[in-house]
Amino acid sequence: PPKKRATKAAPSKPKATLEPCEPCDALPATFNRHVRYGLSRGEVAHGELFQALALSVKEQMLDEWRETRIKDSCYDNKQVAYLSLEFLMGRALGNALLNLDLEQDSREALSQYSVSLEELEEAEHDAGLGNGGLGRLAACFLDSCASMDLSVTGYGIRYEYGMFAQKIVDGYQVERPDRWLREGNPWEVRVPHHNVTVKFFGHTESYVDKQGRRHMIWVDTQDVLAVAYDMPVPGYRNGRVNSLRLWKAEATDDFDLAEFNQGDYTEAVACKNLAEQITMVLYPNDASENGKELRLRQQYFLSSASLQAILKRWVHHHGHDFSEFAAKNVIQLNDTHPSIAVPELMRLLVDEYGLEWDAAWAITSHTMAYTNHTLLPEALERWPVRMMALMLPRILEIIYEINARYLDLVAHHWPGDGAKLASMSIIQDGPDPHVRMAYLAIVASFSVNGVAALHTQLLKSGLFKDFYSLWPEKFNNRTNGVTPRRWLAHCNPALAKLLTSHLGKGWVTDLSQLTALNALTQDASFIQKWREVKQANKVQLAKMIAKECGVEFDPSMLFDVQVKRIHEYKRQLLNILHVIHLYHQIQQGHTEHLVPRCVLIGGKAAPGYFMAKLIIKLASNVAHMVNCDPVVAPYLRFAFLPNYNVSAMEKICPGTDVSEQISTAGKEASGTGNMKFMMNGALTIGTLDGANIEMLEEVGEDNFFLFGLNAEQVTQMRCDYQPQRIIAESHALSEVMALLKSGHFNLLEPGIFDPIIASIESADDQWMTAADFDSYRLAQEAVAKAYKDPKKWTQMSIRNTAASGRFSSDVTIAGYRDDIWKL
Ligand code: HBZ
Repeated sequence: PPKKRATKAAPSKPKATLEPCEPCDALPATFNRHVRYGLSRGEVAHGELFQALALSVKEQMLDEWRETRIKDSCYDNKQVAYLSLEFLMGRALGNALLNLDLEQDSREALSQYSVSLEELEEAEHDAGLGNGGLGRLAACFLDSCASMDLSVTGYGIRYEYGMFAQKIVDGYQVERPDRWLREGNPWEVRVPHHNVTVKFFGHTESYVDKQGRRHMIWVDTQDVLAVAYDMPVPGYRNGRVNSLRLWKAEATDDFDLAEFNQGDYTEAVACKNLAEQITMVLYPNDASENGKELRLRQQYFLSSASLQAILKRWVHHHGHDFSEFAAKNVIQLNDTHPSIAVPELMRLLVDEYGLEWDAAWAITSHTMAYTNHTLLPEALERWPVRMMALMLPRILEIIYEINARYLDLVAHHWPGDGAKLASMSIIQDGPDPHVRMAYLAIVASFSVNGVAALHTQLLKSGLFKDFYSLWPEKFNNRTNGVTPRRWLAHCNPALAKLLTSHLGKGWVTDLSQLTALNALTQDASFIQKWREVKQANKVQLAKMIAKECGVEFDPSMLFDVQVKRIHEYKRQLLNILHVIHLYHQIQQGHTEHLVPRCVLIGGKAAPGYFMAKLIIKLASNVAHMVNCDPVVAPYLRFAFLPNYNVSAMEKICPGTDVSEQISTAGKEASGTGNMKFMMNGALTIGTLDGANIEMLEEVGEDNFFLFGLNAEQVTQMRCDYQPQRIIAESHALSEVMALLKSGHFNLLEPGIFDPIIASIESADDQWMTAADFDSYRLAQEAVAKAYKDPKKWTQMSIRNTAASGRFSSDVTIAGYRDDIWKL
């Protein structure tokens, strides 16, 4: 048996003081010091100046960062830990300068160098530690929490390689490693005194203590060191600086003692690599589980390290008295990825801190809250029992125990219903049993939320129906939002200035104030200014597209944009079919009603997702044919933007006229790009899916281009879907399919698009592209017609921004704060 720990009495309040230290130098002075002493060469490159400026800005935050930490621990505030395998932070400099109000100081500091602030911002590498919406949502939430003065810490992984860089070669996606840390990360602070060790493999043994109680211990483990790196998260001009803690895996010092002693140096070093592999790379799948063992290791590594840190801090302040723990802590699980935290918290409380099972369960189940981000069954995580038995033997035992107790409850609720027990069990039985992570998360959480009204409704009536009938009170909706600091104030300075000049500054932290814009929609001079801002942003966007794609976008044309991960359910294919339709119309000479349009598609495909990669190839080939035809050029341009990421979106959304949100209804949980476009005055063409529905509610049907089947109709039609008939009955779609089949877009590569053609024509097409084509085409005609009237179009644009207040992540976070976290 392990030595019993002495139970420490709760120490008195921490001694740290809030007294300020010497004030830090002003930014220009700090910057000069960093330039002078921090740079190796005489000639200073942008990258080095960026490092110097970022280090200086970080220094400006250090005092407030420290004060925030002290304040949060002194006042014994309730703490939220936001656990996520992804934080898609993007660049930090521009955001920090905005939130800390240091832009003028920075310009002053840079005045003696022949470089602009904008150029330095471009030198920062995106922190691409996420795939898409889920990771970016976590980043927006951190900004809102800090700006709303909430004590919330993000816990994630410090991936050595973030989301891959995408190149397009001969029209195909090629992945390149994202070495974002190569020049160092000026924002992070390594905090080795917070390091913890995480156990893997080994086996469990039981022993009986002097009181006759049986305990389990996990022994012969292979331990990995979790090294803490903290990143500052400054609130908007409010003195709070929260933390994002990212864990890096390193070998423990004694990991290879035996091998070293035997002189087997290389074996020992190989072992070190194994440990460090854990945090090497972000898995680039955004909508399907991949079942890789390393991914489970990442999940457990993050969960265990974060919980150990949280518990250590608790014990530091309260000793081993956990009676108030659940009242003072919330752990928000960003999807099921960190849901292994459920059995890990049980293990820590029971095995390491000696609590009884029931007491530990009461704490765990009052601390955990789970957010679901998907309705796609293929994305629901399940881990093979045999994998867990080897890697996390003690964790698996705990999962079985949780399941046994929970199934008693199910049996009580549905007496004699064996099928119900099997279908609701956390363990999916069979020859190769699996752990259903979503069920584990629901069982252990006091709150389960979806991310848009429709999504939550569908969770309750579909995927988690039985759980909803067991625990209706757990389920709630929190419609997503995006931070207006990054997605309006920072990325669209011209519009921000116009807003502030008419409404004052309050909108930055209270976006509902934008409704006041509705009073200005008849003001001719305001309309004119609005149009000028959009036009200037389009010029900037066109420059970027010329540079990145080699395609000339004419800012007098309609800018029609779809940027997001490439997935069949998001239906980039529908968009491409429409481009082919326009192209065909132009070639046939039917140009009289056409409104000149530039179409942009961008996004990454998961490297193993064949169809998504083929859709990129189709977009590239169609773009080539469209752009090389001088007859087409006055009416249509089409580009595929490589390497879409957070920084690209910052330039794209201010310059967009029409935002494409065209997923098959019932498939997109929420969407958040849709909100960024709306905030920046783009109009949406979209289906009744995810948060589009709520956006439509806010802005009204007159200011939104709605098309397609709704979720119920999609389900209905799936029973008897006949795409071939739909194609035959649509003149426009028949023409498009005929052109596609003729090989016009792949003359030198015969047959390559056959899988796409087959999928559109298949009765099994889950995404029902053909079903919505005509409705989409008509909605696009309505877009064109509206664009012909610049005044009306601009008024619609203003109304969209005016109605976007509800989609500030501040509103979303207020909901989490009041209804889930109870801060
Ligand atoms: O989360 C997205 C949803 O598709 C989108 O509708 C929603 O707005 C957003 C925020 O709630 N989901 C993802 O982005 N999911 C992932 O990126 C993902 C990553 C790893 C996985 C599975 C999904 O293993």
